[in-house]
Amino acid sequence: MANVSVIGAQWGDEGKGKIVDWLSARAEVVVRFQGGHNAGHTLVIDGEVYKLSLLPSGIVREGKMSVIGSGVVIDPDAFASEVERLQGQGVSITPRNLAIAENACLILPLHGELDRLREEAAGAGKIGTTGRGIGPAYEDKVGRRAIRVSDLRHLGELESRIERLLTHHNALRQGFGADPLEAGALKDMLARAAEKLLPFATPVWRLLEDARKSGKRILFEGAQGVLLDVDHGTYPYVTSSNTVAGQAATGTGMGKAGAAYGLGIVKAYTTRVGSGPFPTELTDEIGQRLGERGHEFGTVTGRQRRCGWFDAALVRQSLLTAGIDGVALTKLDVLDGMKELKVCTGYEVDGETYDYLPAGMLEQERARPFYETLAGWEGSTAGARSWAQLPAEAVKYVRRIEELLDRPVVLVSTSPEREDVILMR
Ligand code: 2SA
Ligand code: MG
Repeated sequence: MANVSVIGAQWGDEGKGKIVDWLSARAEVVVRFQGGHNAGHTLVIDGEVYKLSLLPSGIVREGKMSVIGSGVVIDPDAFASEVERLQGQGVSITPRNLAIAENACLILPLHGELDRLREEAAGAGKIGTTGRGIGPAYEDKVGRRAIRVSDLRHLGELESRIERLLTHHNALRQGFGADPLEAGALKDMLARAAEKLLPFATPVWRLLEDARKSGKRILFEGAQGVLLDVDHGTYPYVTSSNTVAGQAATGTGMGKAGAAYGLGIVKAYTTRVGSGPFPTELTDEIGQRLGERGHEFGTVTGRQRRCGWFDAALVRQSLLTAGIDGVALTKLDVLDGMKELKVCTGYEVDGETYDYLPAGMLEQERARPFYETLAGWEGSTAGARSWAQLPAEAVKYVRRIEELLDRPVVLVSTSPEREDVILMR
């Protein structure tokens, strides 16, 4: 196996966790390169359930190196509690199996507060964020105000940086009628963060270069999905990082060496959490049925996901913008027993026809899907491990999707069980 980047090709929750776990068993290094603890991957190994938000999936397997790259924003308290919880489940977490980029930026309590203040104030116009401070933390990174992991080595010399950060945030807070923040509480918090994070802090670009040179297999673990990418997603209803495969190069410091086989995880229908355009959304009983059969509730915030038909036009676009070479199709079994299935192949917007989703927010909201109708199947695909075990109509559905996406479907997942996969090539 070459190095692989696992990328969600829709709005997140495509079932990356299972595929990442399956691949991480075969890799030696597992790397996160964007996002923060807004991700949520559930792994089931030998009956034990592990919930990960910030830590790479390799952490629950012995003998793997897990790496948090500089493209990730790190909440020190969330980090500490995730580590503690996993240690309570018997997982060993030491600097021997976990490395954190010393140039990664921190999520501070003031970021979470600002995230929530804004969302509350926005009312119906809210983004529907996870409320974890992701956006505000990336804003401070780009605004050159952030505190980074390496800064924790010099807590006594951060006065002016902290002052600058608080001046900025207190002005914003004032706009929401929130009390100004004092430096004292933040300094205490940073002292705690130093203790938790510094033992793992290292130049991960060098660690990864050494791993690459010695021929170790590297798995890049994406979070969220391409349609939540800050450049290529349904802006402004997106997350604040780049979620595409190319970000694995930037968010780790591996440069071109970070280019890997791009595996796009694609759900056999569509879901979205939070606000924003969703052309194929179904608010009827079919949508409800997809949600129930697919257990479509968020890992992180428990929110109910919106559900709809498969959107081939949008996913084809995602695969291109994200640099995807092949597709893993998940949750096919959720469609078992449906009479007919619709697949979106393009849109009509203000009288114009498109075979892609235009970038404008208003166009995206007004996009009306064109559908192709395919026959459903009566039998079950759940647990199938070979092509021959699938009903003929299910095979046709997969083949038609493959044709529309213009990328090979290399793997089909037919249940949450790790071994329930059909390998196509
Ligand atoms: P934020 O908190 O600023 O990132 O929120 C901005 C938008 O991004 C959405 N968002 C997500 N949507 C689906 N899944 C997410 N995380 C997955 C999970 C992890 C995964 O299982 O929870 O699949 O990798 C996620 N994170 C952010 C959010 O709903 C807003 O629309
Ligand atoms: Mg998820």
